[in-house]
Amino acid sequence: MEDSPVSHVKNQQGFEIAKEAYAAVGVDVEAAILRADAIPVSMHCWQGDDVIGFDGSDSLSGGIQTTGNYPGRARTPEELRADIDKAISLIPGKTKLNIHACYAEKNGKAVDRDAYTIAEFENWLSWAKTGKIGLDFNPTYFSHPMMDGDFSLSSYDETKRRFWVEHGKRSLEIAGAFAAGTGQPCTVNFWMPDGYKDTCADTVKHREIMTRSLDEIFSTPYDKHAVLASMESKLFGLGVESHTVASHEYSLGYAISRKVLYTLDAGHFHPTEVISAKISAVLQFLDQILLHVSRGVRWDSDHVITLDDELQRIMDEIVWNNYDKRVFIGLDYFDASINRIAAWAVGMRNARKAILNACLAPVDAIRAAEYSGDYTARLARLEDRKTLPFGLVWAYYCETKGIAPDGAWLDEVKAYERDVLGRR
Ligand code: RNT
Ligand code: ZN
Repeated sequence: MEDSPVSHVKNQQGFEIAKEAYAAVGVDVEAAILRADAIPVSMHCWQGDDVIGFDGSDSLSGGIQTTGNYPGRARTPEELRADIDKAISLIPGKTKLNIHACYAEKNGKAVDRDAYTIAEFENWLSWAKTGKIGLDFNPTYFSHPMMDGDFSLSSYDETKRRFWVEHGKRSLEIAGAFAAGTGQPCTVNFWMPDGYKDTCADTVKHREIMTRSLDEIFSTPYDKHAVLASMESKLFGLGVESHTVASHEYSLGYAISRKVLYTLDAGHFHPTEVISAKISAVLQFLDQILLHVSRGVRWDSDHVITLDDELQRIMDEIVWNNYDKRVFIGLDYFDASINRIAAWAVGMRNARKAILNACLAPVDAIRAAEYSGDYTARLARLEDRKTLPFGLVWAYYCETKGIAPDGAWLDEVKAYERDVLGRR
């Protein structure tokens, strides 16, 4: 409304209509926007270059796979940071960046993953400080000659096992430097592909070795408030279908007994299982957890997350249960068949939409129906919630944050593709 007397905001009129509709169901839209805006979402750096990194590998292994060959993949740290900057300019709210150890910048030095220090990540840290952005970290237990097939921390080869134990320790140290430098806690996600392609005869030995290795890593002194180590479970990997050392029960058990976090990846369970149903269950026994929000299509395919029922349920669980500080939200997908910056923007904007929509839900009324045993009203209110004018609030939120609204952001990506990606 250019001629609106109340504001210069284009979406002001729509916002006023939405505010009224939400007020009618007892929801304060302004408070919802403030809350949603402050919930951090960690954007994974690895969507920008198909999980390749800069420390020597030119292909991906370890049971995960990126498919597609869309032009414009970031080939250098500078290109990747430029692409990340572009993506972040299209995403409202508090964003963090999630970095894998394979994104080390060795600057010609002969240093390997068992000896990385903050020196190999200085450029990432100063980038984060400039943008006042928090960082998260991951040891990289894949795509490396010291992998023992698909085994790392649970390898029978003592030299290789020790290499990976050292890598874990270095990762906690680097995360400590990230936390100190940014003034924000840094999660460290431990995912190891360890396992067998075919039926194995001994399911115990590797698990015992894995436990010993992890215990060695976490015996290193680190600040447990600033560095939040987490164990990610998995059902199976590509070429690692029959036995997974760090399975769900293993990783959850380890996390609970050792008081580290547990990572729920949306693609790491049987296709009919959903992680939204697991959040409040595991939080009965853990203080904090980490999420890898992803979208598996028939398997752990890591498709770009869409604004689907499960994404909404995940965010509803976090917001409705006041888990804002207990659940760390990270995204984990990699699609090389479409513009990679659009892949980030779509997924991150969807995560933020679902968070905002969760904050806007008339949860008190819905729960009141449930507590009084009126399941008819519960169902009716849950369904009515779906047609509240959420889009008007989202458009207003984007505009007030200086972020391109739906319908406009893609033009910015297309221009960047023409001017930058197209020249690579
Ligand atoms: C693999 C895990 C893991 C990786 C990233 C790159 O199945 O989900 O989190 O996707 O670490
Ligand atoms: Zn994951």
